[in-house]
Amino acid sequence: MKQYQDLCRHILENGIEKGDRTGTGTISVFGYQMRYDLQEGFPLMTTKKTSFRLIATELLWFLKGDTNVRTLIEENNHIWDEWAFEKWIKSDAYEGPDMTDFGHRVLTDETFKKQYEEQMAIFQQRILEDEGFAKEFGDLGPVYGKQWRSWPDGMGGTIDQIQNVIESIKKNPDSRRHIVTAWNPAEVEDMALPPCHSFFQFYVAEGKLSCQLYQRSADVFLGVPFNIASYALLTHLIAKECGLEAGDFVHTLGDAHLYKNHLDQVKEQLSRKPKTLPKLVMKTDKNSIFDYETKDLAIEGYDPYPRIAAPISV
Ligand code: UFP
Repeated sequence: MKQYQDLCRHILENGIEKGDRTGTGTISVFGYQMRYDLQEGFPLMTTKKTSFRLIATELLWFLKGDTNVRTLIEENNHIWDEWAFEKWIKSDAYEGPDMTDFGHRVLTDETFKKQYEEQMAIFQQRILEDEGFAKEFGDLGPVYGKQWRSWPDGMGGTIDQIQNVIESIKKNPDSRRHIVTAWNPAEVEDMALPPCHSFFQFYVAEGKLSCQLYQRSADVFLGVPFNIASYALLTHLIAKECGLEAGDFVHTLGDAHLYKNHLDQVKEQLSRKPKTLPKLVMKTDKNSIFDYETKDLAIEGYDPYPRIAAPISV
């Protein structure tokens, strides 16, 4: 993953100090591109342990058109919990201690951190056990799953962009219109988090399917390793469905930033020498991309350096 290390170095050397919505502060560059040849191996970070299981469960959740964290929590995937939790603590239904600005306060206040963990555990339990609660507070609004599978067409119907793009790749591979967009201006306001990986295009040549993603905002230490692996997996799944090999994943970034509380961790990661990439294994043959479950997908030959923890900015 030399490309990723180059990106980190580029930001450390050229990044401009910039404030941001979360109040953490970043160093940032605008506009950057990486290219991963998927024939060279599966681009999962080798310089720090990154969970393929979390990436696969999230992608399959998008592909099923799901926007409720309940299904993710059932699979022990907690990457979206903070965003749903935020909706609950801001609502009239919440009766616990004040959780305003929990993302920052957990970093500096041990007593508060305990309270937060208690409230988060209550939240997760209720999402799993109480269907009404899960419906109201587990739903993240019209995020990726909704836009990918049921974009409102303005006439009372919906558009299944994933199904459509698969059909267009199969029927008309040379087309320059193999596009999926999650950025729906009419619905951005209602989303828990406006899409970061916002727009992608497929390209077919010499029997291979390539994918380019435009990511408007990139947390390079915590988010980007997930985003790379997620789109690599998506490209493999769609290629298989269309009878093609996986080609390149081209990753184009808008605001590419390192949060200021990630800089030591990034330097630690840069001191590690990348190892051989693992391989993706699809253990079960499925007729449709929409039928995959996490247990059907695995990674082989993955021998990363240990995980590096870092606080997430909510
Ligand atoms: N972010 C990513 N990748 C993702 C995702 C979020 O890098 O897949 F969902 C980061 C980017 C940014 C923050 O640091 O989350 C979103 O904040 P904003 O909406 O202000 O750009």
